[in-house]
Amino acid sequence: MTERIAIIGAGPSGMAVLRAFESARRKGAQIPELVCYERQSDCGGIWNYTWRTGTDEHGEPVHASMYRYLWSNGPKECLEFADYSFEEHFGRPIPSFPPRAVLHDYIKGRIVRSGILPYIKLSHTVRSVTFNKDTQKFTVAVKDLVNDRISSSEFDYVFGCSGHFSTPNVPEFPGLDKFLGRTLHSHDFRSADEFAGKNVLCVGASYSSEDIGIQCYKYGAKSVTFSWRTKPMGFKWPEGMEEVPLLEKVVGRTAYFKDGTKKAVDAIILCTGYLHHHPFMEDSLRLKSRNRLYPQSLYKGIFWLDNPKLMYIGMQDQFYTFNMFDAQAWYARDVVLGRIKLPPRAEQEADIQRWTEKEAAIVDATEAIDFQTEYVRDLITPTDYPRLDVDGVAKTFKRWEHHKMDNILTYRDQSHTSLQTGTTAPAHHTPWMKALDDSLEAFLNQPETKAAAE
Ligand code: FAD
Ligand code: NA7
Repeated sequence: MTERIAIIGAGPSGMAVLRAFESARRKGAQIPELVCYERQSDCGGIWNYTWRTGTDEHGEPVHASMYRYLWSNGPKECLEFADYSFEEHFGRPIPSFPPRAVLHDYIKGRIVRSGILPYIKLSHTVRSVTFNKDTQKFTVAVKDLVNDRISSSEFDYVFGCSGHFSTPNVPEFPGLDKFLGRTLHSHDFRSADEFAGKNVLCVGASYSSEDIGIQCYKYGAKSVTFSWRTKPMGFKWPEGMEEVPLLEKVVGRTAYFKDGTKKAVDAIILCTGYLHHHPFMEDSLRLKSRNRLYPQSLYKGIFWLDNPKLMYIGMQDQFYTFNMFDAQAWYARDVVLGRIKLPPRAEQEADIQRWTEKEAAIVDATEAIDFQTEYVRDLITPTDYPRLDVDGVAKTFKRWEHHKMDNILTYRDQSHTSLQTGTTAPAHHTPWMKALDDSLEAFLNQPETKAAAE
């Protein structure tokens, strides 16, 4: 009997799994039957924009954490698929930091080109995953959201590709319940326009805080204050933006901070990250982790230690994204197809331990980039994933980090060089701080394509 694989989620991770198997099939391999369940009505994962917050039209939690005016926060050259360049998709070179709609278009183009759409069941949400030790099979219960029907079927393997930047981590601060302004988590942030003229407080010192704060500034916020818990981001902020220690309490409209300072604010945006939330997995299969580069209990960052027929893709904190998911998917595929043999459990545990110790020794972003570079290299080396110059990607990431430290408002005006085509991206027609229209049409309306000077 043909083996069956369930893939939960058709975001970049789930699509990487489909592409990996489809690529083997096209090269003549016999592959298991693939069924990918996607809760949303479109593929693309978090890159689908919706105005909705809270629940969707079916009463399901809204997955999207993306907002209007989101432009890639890393160079597109670092996430480019090794088998599908931006140049191939758009028919010409494009600037290095595209807005969300452009990246969504690129992802969708890859789906269509690779012929994986027939494997995907849209508007189907996975309700539970259990494993039967006797039959060695998973039972996956799924709700067809359009027809309001629940059904179950059995699978030999399950891929958990449901993302982990969707369920907000929402801490409490004294006085928030009586705050006279607006409070929200970054998951529910949709448009910076509403904060024009306002004093905004962003709690958190990572990517969401940095980018949402800058968005608010770009679209006319009166001031943006960032409140950090462990350490400040440390960028050179322009006038009107500053970093302060952790929020201690809120009284009326005044926020008080740990260093004794205070500030009157109109809105508090909790950019406090996300929870690993996989409620449909039975307890013995459920990944429990904070956002880290090497989640525990996953051999190679993929295989569930207690049952490697369950594989998680994309569960790490991310410098690398699309091409790392590809690297994971190609490796996992080769294990399923019997091309790579997993070592005994003791060796898997020792390997996890080695990576965990390495992760614990990381002191800064440069070392974190090196760590993830080594991780991706380790995965792609034994597979037939098309050549990916990870050293080149790491170099580009470091260059990008330098640009951010130089000027957090202009790093998106820089151009990077594609590791796939060797082309240096043209400069965008408008400096990012002045580019208020984030549509695909406005972005691609490039008067001429000229290579940008350094
Ligand atoms: P997701 O994209 O989250 O996709 C998971 C999919 O699983 C979703 O489609 C969801 O609907 C589906 N799903 C979840 N639960 C179920 C269920 N029970 N049943 C069926 N389907 C389910 N990365 C970059 O490279 N550059 C950026 O600029 C960037 N910006 C980001 C900005 C924000 C605000 C966020 C939150 C993330 C950003 N990322 C960025 C990182 C992003 O996580 C990855 O680019 C990528 O989307 C992760 O892919 P994924 O498939 O693992 O998860
Ligand atoms: P991250 O990168 O997980 O960062 C979460 C931030 O929230 C981090 O600075 C945390 O502080 C902070 N945090 C968490 N809990 C608290 C509490 N209780 N009080 C104060 N601060 C807190 O999540 P992001 O949303 O920024 O980024 C996730 C993805 O979305 C990323 O891939 C982006 O591209 C977009 P810490 O520094 O740990 O003290």
